[in-house]
Amino acid sequence: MKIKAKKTALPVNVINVFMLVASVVSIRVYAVNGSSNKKVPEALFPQKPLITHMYTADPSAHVFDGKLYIYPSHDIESGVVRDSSGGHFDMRDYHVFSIDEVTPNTKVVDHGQALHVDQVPWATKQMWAPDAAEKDGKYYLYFPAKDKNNIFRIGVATANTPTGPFVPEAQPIKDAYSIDPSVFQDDDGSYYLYVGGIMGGQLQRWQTGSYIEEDKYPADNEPVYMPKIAKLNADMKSLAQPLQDVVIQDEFGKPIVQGDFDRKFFEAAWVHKIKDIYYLSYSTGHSRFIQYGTSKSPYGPFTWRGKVLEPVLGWTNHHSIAEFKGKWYLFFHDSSLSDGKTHLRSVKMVELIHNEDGTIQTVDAYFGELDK
Ligand code: FUB
Repeated sequence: MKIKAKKTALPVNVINVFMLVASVVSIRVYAVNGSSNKKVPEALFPQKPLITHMYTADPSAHVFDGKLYIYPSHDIESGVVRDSSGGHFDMRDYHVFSIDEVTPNTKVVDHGQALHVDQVPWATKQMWAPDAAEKDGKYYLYFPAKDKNNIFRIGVATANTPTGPFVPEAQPIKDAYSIDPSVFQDDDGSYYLYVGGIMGGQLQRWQTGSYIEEDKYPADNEPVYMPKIAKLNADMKSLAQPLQDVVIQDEFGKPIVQGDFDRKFFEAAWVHKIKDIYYLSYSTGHSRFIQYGTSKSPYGPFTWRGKVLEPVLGWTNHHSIAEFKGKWYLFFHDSSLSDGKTHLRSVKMVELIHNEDGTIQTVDAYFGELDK
């Protein structure tokens, strides 16, 4: 099987190893998003799932005390039928994982259940993509879940170790909503909460500032709904200011519009910083890319710079970026372990290269062999 050359993919030494392996492996057939089937050799899923004893997704990675921790969603098969509100993502708990050393056979430790929906007084279901932060020796787990009225809220739970168990607050974070919380710690000790997800994530229902049970979207030439940001108070459990838009703009300084299918924000906002440049990366939903922009401020505006990750197997694309022992890594998921089931995903990681000019080398996890 010949592998198409790709302009930007994985580091060359990694590619060589997997091209070698590709010549001797079996072929599996996948269909993505209703598109035609395509034969994809198993070796073209070069980053092996890090965790294979359960399905995991939406990996938020952080280094605490020299160790790498991953806070993913825990995908399960609950039998809920797939719908546009994401009911089939019916997750109920979180496990925390850690890595001491990245090697060709990276060992990942499962630290067990860290929080279950039944422990959260206000939450009823759908424990979606979480994130974590550390402050003064305490650890905070941020998570979205639906409340008794079927509205996504953002919760927070506290622990004395990075692995929990986490004790949840009785109420969700006041005035925080939608999904995909991620917390960025700036060099000056400030912490910022980013949230937002379209469609199932309900961000489109909050555009007036309060929840409206109606899905309204901008016209194609209007600015897309942007992710939201607020600084966290010192207690790490409340917002220091109302959520506000994080504007993502194009190369001409104009906000990205709804019709910009390949670049518009959908969910999974993540911020990392190198020197004084803030990078905001995010998923584009239907077009299934991870795109990114840069800014001089955590509030933005972020100017679009390029793509971090090409589409992966499965409908969702969700990632995080973290530096560990001097190298940057991209954490993402795909559905290769479940033979393409969108709601049963597996976390993977790969080195991420930042170029001298500050741009990021796009990762294509399958060297162009996956139907997009
Ligand atoms: O895992 C459930 C949802 O799917 C996440 O919150 C989204 O980002 C998408 O990955």
